[in-house]
Amino acid sequence: MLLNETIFPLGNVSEEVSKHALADMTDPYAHDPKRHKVLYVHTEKPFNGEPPAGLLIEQFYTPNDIFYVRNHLPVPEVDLETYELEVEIENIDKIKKLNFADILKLPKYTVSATLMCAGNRRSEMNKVKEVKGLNWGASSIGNATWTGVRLVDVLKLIGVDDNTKEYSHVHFEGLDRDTASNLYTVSIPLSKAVNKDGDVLLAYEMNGQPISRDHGFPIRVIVPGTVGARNVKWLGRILIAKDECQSHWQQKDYKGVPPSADPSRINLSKLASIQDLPVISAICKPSNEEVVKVENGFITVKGYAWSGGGRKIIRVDLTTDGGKEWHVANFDHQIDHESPRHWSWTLWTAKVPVSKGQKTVEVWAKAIDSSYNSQPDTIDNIWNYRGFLNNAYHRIRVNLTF
Ligand code: MTE
Ligand code: MO
Repeated sequence: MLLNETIFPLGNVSEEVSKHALADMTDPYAHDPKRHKVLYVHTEKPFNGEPPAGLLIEQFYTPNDIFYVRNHLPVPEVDLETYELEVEIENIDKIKKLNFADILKLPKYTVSATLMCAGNRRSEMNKVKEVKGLNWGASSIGNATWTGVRLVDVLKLIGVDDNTKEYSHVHFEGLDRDTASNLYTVSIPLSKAVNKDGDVLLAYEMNGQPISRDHGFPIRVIVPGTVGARNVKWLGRILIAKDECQSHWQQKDYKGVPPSADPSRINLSKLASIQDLPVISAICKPSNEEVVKVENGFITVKGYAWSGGGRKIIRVDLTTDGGKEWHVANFDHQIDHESPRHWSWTLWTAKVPVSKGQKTVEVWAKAIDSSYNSQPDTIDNIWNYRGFLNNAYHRIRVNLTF
């Protein structure tokens, strides 16, 4: 329910309280949850925040309260007692409605998967040339176990499976809405949804805890290997359709735009929506400009690497001399799943050499996935005005002490 739809009993409260309450009533964000103070806040309303990169990679499973939050709208207030998920097929009147208890009755399934925003590492692109979007560092990514029911099991209830040929897309509608009551809605290809190896989940737990309000309470979609934007939070409705979703979020946002596109002339609807994500890595420790102690001619660097589409990371390479010599990182944690169902990130550590007397050093990292995709070396040739998909080599400069 929208806050400004509520009738406030002015007569029952002191003037001071009512003024405060009135201010809150006009603020659709007044009922947003509290957030962990380590999150670096990009915008407060809607809330967008990410943890410090060094903290992010301390654990393989990102603690729920420091997991990046990317909200487009106020966090909806959902009551479990009245919650209902609608499942529908386009132009067919029969609507299947599932309440929370119905969903709990379906087989329970857990998937370990990394979620990443298409704008992760946008701030580096912004430094090359100004881009449009939240200025994310390298931490709009996190890894968690997600527990819930398989989308394939829910779709079976309405007779949709991998034999379904008349429809090609699954729309997911969130319960969060803007002031014009537009809901957050996007879609994924039906082929991903009905593929039992696609592991698409309607999750009600994150790292073994009920999903928090910021992350989509009570149910969110997890589309492993696919851009964060399709992992719809506060899921209210699923629609099987012939065409892609026509919402702003599907048609005008989350599109990979060409480097030289003119924002005023480009027809975004004609471009392919971002679905599977490309291979990426980041050095999280030390951070850029940090002072690092050299030990026996080496410094230690740590980070993450991940690829979309279920591709496993097979190697992470680092250089401290602009690419003359590359050093292979050790994996600290990688799940033993094979491609194309490898959904979680890989955490790595590398000891890389520096020369005696060197005051600063630039360290570059690149990852290689199971399709032997590697990262582009510079941002220059992938720059785009929306700052999406920055997966260029991650480069940091650190100051050395001996
Ligand atoms: N779902 C709804 N309903 N509303 C949203 O604003 N943001 C999307 C996606 N799902 C969003 C949403 C985007 S762009 C990302 S990157 C992820 O949720 C972020 O999920 P998180 O906040 O749990 O990290
Ligand atoms: Mo995102």
